Amino acid sequence: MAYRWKNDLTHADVTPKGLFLNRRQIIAGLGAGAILGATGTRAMAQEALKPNSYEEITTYNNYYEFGTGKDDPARYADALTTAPWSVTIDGLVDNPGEFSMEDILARMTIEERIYRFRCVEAWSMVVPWNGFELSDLLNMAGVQSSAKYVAFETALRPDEMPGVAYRVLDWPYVEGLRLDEAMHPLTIMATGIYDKPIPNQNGAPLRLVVPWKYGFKSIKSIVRITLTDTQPGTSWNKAGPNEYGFYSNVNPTVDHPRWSQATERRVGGGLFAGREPTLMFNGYEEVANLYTGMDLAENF
Ligand SMILES: Nc1nc2c(c(=O)[nH]1)N[C@H]1C(S)=C(S)[C@@H](COP(=O)(O)O)O[C@H]1N2
Ligand SMILES: [Mo]
Repeated sequence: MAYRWKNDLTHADVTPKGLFLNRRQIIAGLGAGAILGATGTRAMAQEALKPNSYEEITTYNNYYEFGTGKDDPARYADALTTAPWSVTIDGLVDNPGEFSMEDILARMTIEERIYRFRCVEAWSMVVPWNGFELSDLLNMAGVQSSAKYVAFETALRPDEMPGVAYRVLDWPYVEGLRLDEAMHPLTIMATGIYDKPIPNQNGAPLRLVVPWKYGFKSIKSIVRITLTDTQPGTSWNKAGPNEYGFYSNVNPTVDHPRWSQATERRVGGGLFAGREPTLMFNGYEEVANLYTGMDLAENF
């Protein structure tokens, strides 16, 4: 399987030495204005990328199938049976089928990546994910040239998921990406956190991570991936079309109708930690060319 692991931060980037160098670069070379330039933004982004603790990442969650409270998933998601597990890949692919988790894991290269995670409610975390590139999985299935979008679906298990008794969303949870977004090397399927198997509350055994988009795009406990030529529906867009668009790119200049998206609060930042400015595309500037010529206020 082609292996393209590039361009993101490792633990080495967030060691005290790395922080010291970044601070020194800012102090030595750059005035307040220049800090908003590429180098300063990068340095500040790295400085802010100290991973959250395992405890923070696994106890403050959104997984409405287990309730709408941030602590509900950690309390109730243990009920989800995650083995055996299989993922159906169908639609516009050469090799459609049901792939077992064992088969998928045997064919993918699992690595660690530290990504900034930004939620639409204006909080953020930094998570050391383990996983593989979504493109490797899609290439295994053989994407046909007519495919333009990828649709994802979460398991729907009323017996194991107390939250689906409430119609807060139209179950099963579904999400979608444009094919080029799905094939981008930053887009991963996560199977672990901090080198441990991903806990149920974070989307075991397989969840999407798209670091330049708001957290709700990262659909959990995926059972179906469908290649299509039409834009798929997404759970939050169906629930509130004026509040949640298909693209859901992190964008400090486009507010949610009920709150600003210009700043964020780091989970675990402490009582006196201030809000931080939110970066366009969550700081992952290399994806900007996917949206050249698009009005991102229109396509929010
Ligand atoms: N199936 C499913 N996936 C989901 C959700 C959900 O309710 N159900 N919530 C989304 C939202 S709103 C967010 S912010 C992230 C939270 O991921 P985390 O709990 O790992 O931080 O999961 C996303 N994926
Ligand atoms: Mo969210």
